[in-house]
Amino acid sequence: MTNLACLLLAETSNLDEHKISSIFHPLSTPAQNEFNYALLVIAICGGIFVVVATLLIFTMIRFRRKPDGGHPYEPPQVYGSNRIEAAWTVLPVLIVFVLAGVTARVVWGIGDASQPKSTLHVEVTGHQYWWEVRYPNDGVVTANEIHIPVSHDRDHASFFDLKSSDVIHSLWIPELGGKTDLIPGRANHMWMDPKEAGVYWGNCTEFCGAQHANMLVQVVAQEPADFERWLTEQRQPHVSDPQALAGEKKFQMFACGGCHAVQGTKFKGRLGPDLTHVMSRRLIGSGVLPNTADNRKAWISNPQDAKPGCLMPGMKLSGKNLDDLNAFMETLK
Ligand SMILES: [Cu+2]
Repeated sequence: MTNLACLLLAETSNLDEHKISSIFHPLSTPAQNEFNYALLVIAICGGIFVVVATLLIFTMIRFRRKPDGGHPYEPPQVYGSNRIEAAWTVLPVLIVFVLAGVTARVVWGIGDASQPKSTLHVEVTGHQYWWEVRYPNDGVVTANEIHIPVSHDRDHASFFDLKSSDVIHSLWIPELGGKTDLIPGRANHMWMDPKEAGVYWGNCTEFCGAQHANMLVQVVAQEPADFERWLTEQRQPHVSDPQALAGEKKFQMFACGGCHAVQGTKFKGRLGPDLTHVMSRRLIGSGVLPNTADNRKAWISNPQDAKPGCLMPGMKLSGKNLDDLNAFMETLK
């Protein structure tokens, strides 16, 4: 591994890992707005509940039947009071208007695709069962790990175009924002401005098939200088390593390049994750296994063991074939 790649991996492994995602610790503006909105709705609905429950309990006690079977007294019977009719019509209408107005403002704010100048543009495409991540202005393609800079406000935020290549998926990073659907044939939008560097875990939240629950995604929020360094590293095409030529040949022989791309080589497949810098990623199989030599070999040999129903076929490779392929993988830094 190059020193730079080592450094990058060390940097991301030092980052605070928010593995147990919580909507109660919003760390970006959209997530904060959603959180505030939820508190407002809970407060209004809680207020209504308290008023109705108090009146109900008061009425049940005050006007209950006495032990001797008699009523304490007949409450005043009110018919056709314009004031009371107006009050219980206007109040609920006002509450509904306030809730609808605030909902619209929050939803539009989160999905607002108008991008301030010089912010980061990321394309995220949902696949059964992994995430393709493209940085079209920087010529970078990766998978399952979305790197973005820490930014603090919308003017420096990262903007996402969300698409799908097959069925409907949904992206949710609880601490940073979501959930937003990725729908075939259209693009949805969301943006994030993480306040703190860290690794934020998310998942697909729209049932999309057998391995829906194993469609993990990580947002790696880095300080801008670290992010720029990551981007520079990811932009580099692969340079063939003479030590790993046997593996590179087998990558072709077993048709791996039909589904996976490695920039700088003839492998241009688009069905599976781009592997140009697979060694810089922390996990493989969209979050199911740590990226270690044993796990890579197990995955290449039969992905169906770790992720039954995933679309990568089990090649049932072993011995030298596996070692050679893994040696090639290890040059993809
Ligand atoms: Cu899904």
